[in-house]
Amino acid sequence: MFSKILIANRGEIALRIIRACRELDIPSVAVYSEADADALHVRFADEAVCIGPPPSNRSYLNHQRILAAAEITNADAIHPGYGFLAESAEFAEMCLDSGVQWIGPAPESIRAMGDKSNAKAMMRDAGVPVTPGSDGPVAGFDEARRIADDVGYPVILKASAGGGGRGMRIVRRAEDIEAAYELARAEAEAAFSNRELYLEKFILQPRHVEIQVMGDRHGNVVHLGERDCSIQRRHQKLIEESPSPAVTPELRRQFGEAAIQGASAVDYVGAGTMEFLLDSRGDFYFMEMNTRIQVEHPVTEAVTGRDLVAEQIRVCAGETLRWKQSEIEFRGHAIEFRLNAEDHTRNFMPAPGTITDLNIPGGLGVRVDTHIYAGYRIPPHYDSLIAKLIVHGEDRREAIARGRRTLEEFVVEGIPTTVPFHLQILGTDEFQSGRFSTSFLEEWMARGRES
Ligand code: MV4
Repeated sequence: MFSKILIANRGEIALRIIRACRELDIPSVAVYSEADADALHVRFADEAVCIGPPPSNRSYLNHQRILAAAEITNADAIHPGYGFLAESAEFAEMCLDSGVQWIGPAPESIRAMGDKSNAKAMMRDAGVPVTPGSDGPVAGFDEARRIADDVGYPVILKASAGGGGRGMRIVRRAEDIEAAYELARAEAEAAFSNRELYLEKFILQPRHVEIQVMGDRHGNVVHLGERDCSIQRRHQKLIEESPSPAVTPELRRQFGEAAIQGASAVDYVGAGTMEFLLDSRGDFYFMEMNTRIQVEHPVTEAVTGRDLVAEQIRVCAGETLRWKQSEIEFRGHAIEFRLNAEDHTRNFMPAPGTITDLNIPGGLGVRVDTHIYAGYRIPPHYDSLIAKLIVHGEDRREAIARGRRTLEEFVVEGIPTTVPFHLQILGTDEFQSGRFSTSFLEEWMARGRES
């Protein structure tokens, strides 16, 4: 096992990893920017090293500073959390080259999945269902038009180097494809310095269903069921739940089999997520693979009762996966609400500031992962996630009731938060019935948020 883990992150996920380290009896090292001197991850880690000024590119994204911090503290592994350097194959490689283990998959796996067109081709070859479209990148506009005519409109052009909703363009009619193709190429070049595009049939009103996987270095891979992440706004997830209201036991079996086949095909090690689109007919298609622990991992922890971060650390240290697929059971229903320091009445504008008063809810089936405290000043330099509220109940109705109760108990004074917005979503017929797609939130907001 590792003798000391450096956490190359901040906020609630840094605390989450410190907690796993404590329970594994592994000393932890926090790194922090000058804006985070008062942060809880700095206080709760065994050691802390300041790595630079507030802007991320000079601190949490600074490869050299983080590796130097690992060297001076004798850390033998780095956990990247999510965001920042979590999916940087280059940084993972630099760690390994300097003798520091990487708590994540091999750099080659990160790189292979980071190229979305390549990821899709590898998954198709592994027998995972993929959306009809180009087999790999489109060679030019003529090929794009031919494939679009073949699969039928609407289609979607995606940047190979994109992902998470960046670098996409929907094309609804044949007469628009030439202009869309040129624009998408230019945008991809500007955003990613990579003009490569691939093309897919556009799936109307899909649900976003993702499967959690865990692999070890000995060829074992298990899945831990699905999360439904369809409640999104501008590709930012707001609510995630497990199980998905749309997934039957038979569909779960198919999803699980596909996810294990896909992860095995890339020799996946550690915690990963296979993202799928699920259409209204019950057909599903691979979208992307995330090669990191995700924000929403606690909903899977709630329904499986298993510690994903501890297991991720163990398997990345070379231990054999402790979990057998046949032993993984799912109990009840969990929902996560992401609470952001944002003013939802002003187009979700980030609203950092000082938290003057705070009440964190509790009780049966309630988990709150947060780095905030009364008196904490939220720095303006990073993302606006301030807390994750995870509720667990025997069934979906109970989880929703518990969600409402705990959101009402959650008091954050001094800054606006998305708590009232979550309560409005919980009040809608669509959310309560479980009948919603990735379009729901934006359509409901455009309608003026009727319940
Ligand atoms: C799609 C799609 C429909 N058809 N691909 C958005 C994020 C990125 N991972 C891919 N995305 C989509 N790809 C095809 N072929 C619709 C989306 C999409 C979406 C997906 C999941 C959650 C929210 C979304 C919101 C808009 C579009």
